[in-house]
Amino acid sequence: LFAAVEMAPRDPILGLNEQFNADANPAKVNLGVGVYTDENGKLPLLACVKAAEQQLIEAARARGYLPIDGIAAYDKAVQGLVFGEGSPLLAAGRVATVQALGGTGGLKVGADFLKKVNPGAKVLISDPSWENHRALFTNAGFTVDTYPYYDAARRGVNFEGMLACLKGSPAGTIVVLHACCHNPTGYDITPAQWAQVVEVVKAQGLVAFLDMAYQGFGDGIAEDGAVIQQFVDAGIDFFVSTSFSKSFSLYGERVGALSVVCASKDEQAKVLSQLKIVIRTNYSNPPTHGAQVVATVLTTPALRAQWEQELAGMRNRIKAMRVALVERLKAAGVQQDMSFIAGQRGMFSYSGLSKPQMERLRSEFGVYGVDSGRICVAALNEKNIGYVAEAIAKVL
Ligand code: PLP
Ligand code: TYF
Repeated sequence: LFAAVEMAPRDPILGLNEQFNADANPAKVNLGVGVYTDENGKLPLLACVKAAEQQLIEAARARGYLPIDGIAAYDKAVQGLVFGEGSPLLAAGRVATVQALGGTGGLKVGADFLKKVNPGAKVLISDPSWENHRALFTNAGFTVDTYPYYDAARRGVNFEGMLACLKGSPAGTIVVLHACCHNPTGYDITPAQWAQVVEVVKAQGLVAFLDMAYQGFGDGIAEDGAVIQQFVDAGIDFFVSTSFSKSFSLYGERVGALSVVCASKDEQAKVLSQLKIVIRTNYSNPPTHGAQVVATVLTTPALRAQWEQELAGMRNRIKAMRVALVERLKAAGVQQDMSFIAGQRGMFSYSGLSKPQMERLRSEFGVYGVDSGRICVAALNEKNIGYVAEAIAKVL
């Protein structure tokens, strides 16, 4: 049965972890996978999460099946976060939200649903994008292509190219957009540029699918969510996937969601019923723990305030590391202007380093980044940043 099965390639990012774990270099630093570690290089367990878990343990609840679309209070809390508490859209019952297995699960449920309603459509992802976007939409049965995004010469976004590509795309084309903190480049478009994207999406009848994996890591929860409001204001139907992996440091709990904005309450009910079919035929219903933790934090005012503070702490620490890296690179003798690193957003930096340079960083220094030149700035700290800067200076 399996004689003809071929070895599949490793995930280029997750595969780096295996290589890193096997490396005997005591000075090794993992800047590969997108995971936030604190000033001591440790994966944090947020205090708000710990407090919520304590409450849940004390309540000692039995563990029945959840509804197919997940915990109702969780879905409602997600909607408040993504669309703003008191959004008229929510009051009108126009958003279908389902709990999902991380942001990836939200994308996949959305992709499978889209394949039913829009089977012939092409999917456009940014060039470059998160590695899994292409694979996920391809596996859902779509042809996946790219729109221009990164402009190496400009150290920024080729916005004219992006907009022209969208303008030239036929109605129904599904466009995957990073809501904030673009992975892998760290370059976001401005609110004014978003307004132009929304205009083209609307005029061309494109289907926007916003991937929101880093809400709160750019400028803040509301600030990063403002882009959603621009799509809402345009009065179009669109998709938003949410991930709490990073913002709650709950990577392994698989907590995420999919929200679909519909034209009416009636459409919302029909769409929700179809999302439930996708879920039921894949994994029946989602798990309890992670979403219960997130729902508890988001709906308990004191815990919510604590979360916002802890999230701000992560955001500000990353920003401080960006500034520090620019300084340390200069101090290590790097001649070229590296100040662009401080202007990038979210967990990642496209460093501009080539594949051979990234390979040298790994083999000679045990500094692990992605071959594309992407480094995870959120894994830098006072103890490793000097070593990383020296290593980068040497390969440059
Ligand atoms: N989308 C983007 C852009 C990401 O960077 C990630 C990172 O993991 C995800 C989705 C997936 O999130 P999750 O781990 O919650 O599935
Ligand atoms: O880009 C990253 O590093 C994170 C984590 O298949 C990740 O988004 C990477 C690859 C993957 C799943 C998650």
